[in-house]
Amino acid sequence: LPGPWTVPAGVIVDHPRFPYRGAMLDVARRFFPLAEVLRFIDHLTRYKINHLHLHLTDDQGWRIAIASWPRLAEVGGATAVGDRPGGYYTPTEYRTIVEYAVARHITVVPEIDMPGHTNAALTAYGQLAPDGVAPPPYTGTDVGFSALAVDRELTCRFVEDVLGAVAALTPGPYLHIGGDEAFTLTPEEYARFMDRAQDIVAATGKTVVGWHQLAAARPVPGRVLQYWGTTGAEETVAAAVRQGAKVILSPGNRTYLDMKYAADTRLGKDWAGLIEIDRAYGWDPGDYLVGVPPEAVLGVEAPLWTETVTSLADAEYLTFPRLAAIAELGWSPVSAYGWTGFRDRLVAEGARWEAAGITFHRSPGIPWVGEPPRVGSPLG
Ligand code: IFG
Repeated sequence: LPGPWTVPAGVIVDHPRFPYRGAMLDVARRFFPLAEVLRFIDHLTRYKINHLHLHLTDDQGWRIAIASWPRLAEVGGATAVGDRPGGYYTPTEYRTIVEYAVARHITVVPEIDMPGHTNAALTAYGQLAPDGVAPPPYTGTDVGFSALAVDRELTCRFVEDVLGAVAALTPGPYLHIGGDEAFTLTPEEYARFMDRAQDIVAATGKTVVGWHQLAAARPVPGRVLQYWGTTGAEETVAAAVRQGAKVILSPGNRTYLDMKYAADTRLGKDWAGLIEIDRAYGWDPGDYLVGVPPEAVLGVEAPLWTETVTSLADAEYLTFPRLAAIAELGWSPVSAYGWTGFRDRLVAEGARWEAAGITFHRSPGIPWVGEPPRVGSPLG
């Protein structure tokens, strides 16, 4: 259409229902080179997602260089799941990610998962392992088998040095310390360790975030629990909320982007069930967790775990269209929720993803541009 164009002016008054609308990228199981992270951030800006949670460390890889503990990146960063290449971000590269995000109104939330999911760190520094011996690198996809030596002074210094370094590189208010699946520890060991870790985060001036198991640690006011259960009821979280905690909702059976769309989806897992687009959309974050009122809900986040992901295209396929659903639930008032309206808007988004070269899953029943609608589909 040749110019000049005239566009009527207008004033739009809009504001989000929840302040926190996030996506998580697991760069530990599959390392994402810097350029791919920046492209992923571009995708988030399309839907006013304003937090990028980077899962920087796990059993299979350590992805952020820490100057005072150089083997974390050199050794811990050398592997990934399977035979995928390792990798890590230098402080300069991490700052590039943060600045690119900040310029797009996105806050980076770094996660150093502890005390579990730590095999990569232990391969680098055996003195952090409970038995003092560095385990071999792990490139499988099991969880829950690793833990730091929780009552050792060296471990405390490790946590202080790592969280201090990451906090210094992160302008956002949040520091995520993980806390999931520390199955080799007793509840007392876990609580003792996470009490200390919460204090170390507080000393950096950041607000602590943890997977909702962190509820077992001392109720630090203002802490944030990321709920990843599937039942909509978790008394420890409701109790923590009564003692001042806030909640980010990431129900495994609604927001986990690594869940298969359908049984025959090549990528992804199914431990939380199958999530087609209608299930990603069909819930209300403000009315989801028993005993957690809407005012205690910071917002929603869609985690993309990457055990089954080997490329950015795989990541995009699992992310779209479901991230658009989570973004709408996080932004719009309940009065604006509505499946048919969302479904029709999705058609236009599909055309934009096509034009932008973004890989996406063509959920059946959505009348995607260029496809005849499948009569009688479940989403019709
Ligand atoms: N649970 C583990 C993740 C990942 C995930 C895959 C959390 C908090 C299953 N922990 O989700 O490391 O393996 O769906």
